[in-house]
Amino acid sequence: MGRAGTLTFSASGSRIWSTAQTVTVIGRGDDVDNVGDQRTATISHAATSTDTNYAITNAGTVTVTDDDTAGVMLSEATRTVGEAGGTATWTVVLDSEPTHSVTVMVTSGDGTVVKVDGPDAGTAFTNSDTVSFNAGNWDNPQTVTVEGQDDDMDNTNDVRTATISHGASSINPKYAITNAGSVTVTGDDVPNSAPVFSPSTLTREVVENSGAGVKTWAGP
Ligand SMILES: [Ca+2]
Ligand SMILES: [Ca+2]
Ligand SMILES: [Ca+2]
Ligand SMILES: [Ca+2]
Repeated sequence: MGRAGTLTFSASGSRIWSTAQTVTVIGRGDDVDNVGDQRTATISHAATSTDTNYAITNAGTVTVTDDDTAGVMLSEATRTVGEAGGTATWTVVLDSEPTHSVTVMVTSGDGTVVKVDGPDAGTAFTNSDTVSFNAGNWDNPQTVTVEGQDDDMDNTNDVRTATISHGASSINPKYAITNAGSVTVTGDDVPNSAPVFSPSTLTREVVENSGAGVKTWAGP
């Protein structure tokens, strides 16, 4: 099926002018969430004949409906990490091809519980990081890593929780998505060891009524 075809009408026979002939078109898919959820193409019809009465140019329009929806997909909804440097990951990918670059901001709701590191070359864990997509990589999942942040408390129920939000921004309004999903990360408690008082020797002798023999030792 090409971009152009012909129909022939005759004064008589199998293609007699009075019998309608059918034109078939097929929609061509793209991966873009199109504006107005549709695209249109003009199908022109031009008649030529030695009968100059049929030197006619006309046109019709075909509308192709869209089957793509912009969105951000997260591979996980919940993750668990140890608070003392434990890590967990999930992936971020777009649902449709963007017409302009898209930045997904990944933000920890509580940087004292978990910090995040995006897929860029940097390896530092911070309160927020970004994941970037364009028309060339929109369908390649990219990895977000979170790291549990230690505290010195034996936490209630031995857990703390932070929500990691994802917000997309782009010149393309289809990808101006303030709330593009979140992952709830639970930081399992890793309580510090109980304080230990450990003098070098637990028994000392002193001479009564005298400062002599007073011993000291270091303890925590
Ligand atoms: Ca499509
Ligand atoms: Ca489309
Ligand atoms: Ca990184
Ligand atoms: Ca703790």
